[in-house]
Amino acid sequence: MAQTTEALIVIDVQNDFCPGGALAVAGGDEIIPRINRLMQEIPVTILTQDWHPEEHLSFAAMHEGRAPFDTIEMPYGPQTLWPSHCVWGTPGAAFHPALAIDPADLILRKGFRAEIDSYSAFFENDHATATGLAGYLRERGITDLTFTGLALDYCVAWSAIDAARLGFRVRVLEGACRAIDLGGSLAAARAAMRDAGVELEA
Ligand code: VGL
Ligand code: ZN
Repeated sequence: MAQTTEALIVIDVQNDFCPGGALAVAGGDEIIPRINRLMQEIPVTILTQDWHPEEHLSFAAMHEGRAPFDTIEMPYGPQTLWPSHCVWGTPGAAFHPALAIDPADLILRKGFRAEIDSYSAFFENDHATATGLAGYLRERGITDLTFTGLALDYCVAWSAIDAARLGFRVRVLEGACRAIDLGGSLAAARAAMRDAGVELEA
């Protein structure tokens, strides 16, 4: 069978990141029709799902005297504290109902360990604990990745940068993403993606 070398990676298009959700990204749901069309054009689709236990340490509620969007120091480095979101088994953790999920070959969950966050689809936030996605892609002979989803300046950017460092050819379709943009995070993420060799397309 002909080997495909291209995959679409759709990051965290879940209810909690869409309008009305616990960590809503402005316009998060607007990108879904384009993502669904891309699934018809790119032979392999992989979805990621932010998937946290209720007592995840990235949640501000777990830290007395802290508020969402504060930054604290964790053993693996600085960590932004978030409103509780994408708690496994809750409606907020489910994929947005408009997202096509049937075409996906793989659904990768991340952030399921209470003591460490995982923005990237490849490594947890210690930049060392692998999720297994690189091995999956390499075993299938996939070399070229197109990233879409939420949020552009966190999970999409961290995933795309790791992918480029791992040697994949990487493009991010910015029009099929939306950003949180916290304290200049969008500009910083775009610069870091460019430095890593990620192609930014509309
Ligand atoms: C995300 C913050 C916390 C994301 C996930 O998907 O970008 N951001 N958890
Ligand atoms: Zn999260």
